[in-house]
Amino acid sequence: MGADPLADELREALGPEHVLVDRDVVAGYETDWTGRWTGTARFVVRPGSTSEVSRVMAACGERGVPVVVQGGNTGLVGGSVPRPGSSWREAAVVLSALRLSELGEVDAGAMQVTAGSGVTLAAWRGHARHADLDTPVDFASRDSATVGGAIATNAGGSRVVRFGTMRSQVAGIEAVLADGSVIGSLAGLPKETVGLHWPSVLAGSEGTLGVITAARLRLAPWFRQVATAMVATADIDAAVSLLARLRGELTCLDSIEIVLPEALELVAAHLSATPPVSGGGAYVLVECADHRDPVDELVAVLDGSDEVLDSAMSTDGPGRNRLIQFRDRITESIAASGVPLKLDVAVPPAALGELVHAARRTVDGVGGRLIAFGHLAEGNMHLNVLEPGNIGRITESVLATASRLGGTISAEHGIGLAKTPWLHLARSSAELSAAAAVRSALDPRGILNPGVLAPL
Ligand code: 2HG
Ligand code: ZN
Repeated sequence: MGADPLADELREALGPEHVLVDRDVVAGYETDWTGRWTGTARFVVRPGSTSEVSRVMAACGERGVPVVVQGGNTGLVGGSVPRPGSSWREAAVVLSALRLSELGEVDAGAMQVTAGSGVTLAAWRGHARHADLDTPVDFASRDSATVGGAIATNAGGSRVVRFGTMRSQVAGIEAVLADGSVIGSLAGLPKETVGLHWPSVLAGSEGTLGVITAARLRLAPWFRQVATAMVATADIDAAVSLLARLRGELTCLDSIEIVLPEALELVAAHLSATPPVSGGGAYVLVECADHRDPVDELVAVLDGSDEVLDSAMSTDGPGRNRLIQFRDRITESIAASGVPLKLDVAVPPAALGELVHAARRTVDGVGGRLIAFGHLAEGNMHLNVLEPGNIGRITESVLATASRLGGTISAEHGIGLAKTPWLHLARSSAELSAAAAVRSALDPRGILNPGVLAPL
């Protein structure tokens, strides 16, 4: 690599140690968590403040150099790594948000805290719990996934049934636009109607409209009494009818997840552990959390449900973790088995059976191993295919089926580079043109995450 005046300018602005050019070091930022998405970065910058982000964007904006924002690099759709196939001079600068890791003081009355976009979900949670509060969003990659990445993808996780997705947790936001200007507010006012609401504009924008630098985040009560149950049901339809019962009768429902038998077998083999329940066609992991002991309430509902073939319950930390690992560690067990095709889709819960049936037929037809699990209440299935026989055919068929069933092609992982060819299944051409107009108004040179969320 020859001299790079952009790198020189940013060394000057950020300090040489925060401009990474060593190819071995840069390589750690070039491939996503699945191993499926990989590209070449020009170099990596690690700004430590909003004003440093602003200087990075101004320098890149002036030269028209693309910028890919990256948090914990736990994305699954190629949304936060450089695009494949570009030479280093055309390649994107990776802007790592990990040094934007400041956490403000918890405001217990407002139930809010300000977090830098590089704060991990686990750190956000630890900080909230230190103040006797909790975070409303949680998912398995919590130790690496960042607040900024979760906002940018509008991530969901296991507590959406109770608190909604990440978008709902953002009371204020600060972001740097492509020209280096800073927008937003971290006041966190729950009521304000002054035109566009920047948290709503930026949530789900996948790094294409601006670089999120900090957010004012909502917190939740910390319900310390938790009951976790793993339930075997006959099939997906039985799980869905149990869902209706649980939602209707439980006041403290905190999460309700679904695991299909192949996924349970895979994770059990990976953990060398025997699942606590067996013989089902679909497994449901349900959690109730409250200030008071929720066990009686949960037991009463499960005992009165014909859908429950077998169940195991725990209320203490280690016992609950033993149950939860059969859901939380599926992604890890898939990664240990190969590079999967990941299809994160959602349909109305009543259509889940048909979705999975169709996906299974397609995968059986072209070859591959379907591992399905997800978030039952949102009808959100993570259809993972190991050794996929024909990636294009499987993707096309699953996404078209989800759309035909009244669902969506991405529920919580985003579109990234992976799903841009199928955007028409989820948005009309009028919507796509309107979104493109907003994007080019904020980023006229198209430097922010090119190729993500829209075909190049
Ligand atoms: C989860 O729910 C994550 O565990 C990852 O969204 C899903 O690996 C996946 O497909
Ligand atoms: Zn998920």
